Amino acid sequence: MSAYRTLTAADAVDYARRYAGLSDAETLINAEEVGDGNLNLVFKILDGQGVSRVVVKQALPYVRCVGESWPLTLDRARIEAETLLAHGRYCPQHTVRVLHHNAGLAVMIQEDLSSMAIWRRELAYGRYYPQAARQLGEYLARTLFHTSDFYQHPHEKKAEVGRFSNPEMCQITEDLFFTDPYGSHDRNSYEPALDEAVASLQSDSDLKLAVAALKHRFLTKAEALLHGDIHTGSIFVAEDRLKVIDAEFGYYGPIGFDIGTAIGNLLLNYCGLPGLLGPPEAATGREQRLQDIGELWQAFAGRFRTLAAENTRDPALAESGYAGYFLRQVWTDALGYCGTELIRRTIGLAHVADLDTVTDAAMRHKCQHHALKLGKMLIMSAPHIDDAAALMACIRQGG
Ligand code: SR1
Ligand code: MG
Repeated sequence: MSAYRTLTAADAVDYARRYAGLSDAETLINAEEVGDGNLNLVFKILDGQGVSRVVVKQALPYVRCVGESWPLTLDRARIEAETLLAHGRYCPQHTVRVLHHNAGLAVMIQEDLSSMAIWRRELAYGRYYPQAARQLGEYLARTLFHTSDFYQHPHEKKAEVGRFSNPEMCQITEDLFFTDPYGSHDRNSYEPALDEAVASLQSDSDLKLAVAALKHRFLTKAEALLHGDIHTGSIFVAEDRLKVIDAEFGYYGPIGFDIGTAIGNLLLNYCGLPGLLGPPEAATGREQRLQDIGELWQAFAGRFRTLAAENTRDPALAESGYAGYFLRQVWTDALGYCGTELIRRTIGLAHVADLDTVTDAAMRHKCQHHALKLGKMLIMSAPHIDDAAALMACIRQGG
């Protein structure tokens, strides 16, 4: 295992030449650092024609968006590569391909996806990808079913829970989703226009009780190997393709967390659209988002049911009707986690462009208030929203 050092652009080119497995590796001559996320260095490795051929991603020993004052485990790079490899085994069509990884250097080489676009950016421009939600549902069903107790041998599953133990990254989620927004914390970030709404959330003991239950399930419910941070900035789309990247938050957790995070990011776009586009385009985009959410859930639940009917290995879990019962619990969890994503992306440390890039201040605050109201409604009403149609009805009524 190599000793850790931070790669320069020249190092990244050299590294890709050696380890990407390209037959014309000597044509790689340049690197462009394009990391715009919160955590890592990301280099596109270019050939002499300026074409990006592979991506070299390296974990920094601290949180990039905060600085060296917040040290962070390098083991996340191993977890990321191994999560993507596990997910790629069960859903290669929607998982970024890992070409090489080295735990000592905390580095990974992955396929280049420059011909695709980040879904969050496309959604902000009102560009619709009618296949994307169904493809994401398919990815979630295949990866989560095959890493769950429905499919894995109980010994293998328990060993995998250990291999994917990811305490420092989980703590980020535990703090940023479930703790910081519900009390006064330095990492929270919001404009004074939200003061009253935030004070109301933070003094709502019923809400905090429901969030405590969601956090407890996140801490204890090792149902499947989650992506752990499946937001629209971690998803590349093209007309007929979708690929998921960035799995450094991977761990064995509640399936509803991945589903809820994904739906939550579609709803963040729903809340931001009136501030991002003109009225007719925003109305169209909102209808498309609701359709996306319905299709995501139908694709996920439909595929999960089929896999459960055909491939469940545990004799008790194969009992007729059990998969349906389980999916009902996943749905309820997902709505709650979706609510926490809406709230933490509005007032916590890590925001989203869907809300923050709304330039008109009054409109931005309106969109942010909407996200908070919808988030709270979802957390509180999750057990009473029976299905996707009932969810749409609640959202249309204004959350
Ligand atoms: C300190 S990391 C902040 C956020 O960025 C990541 O993408 C995760 O969503 C995390 O919560
Ligand atoms: Mg990420």
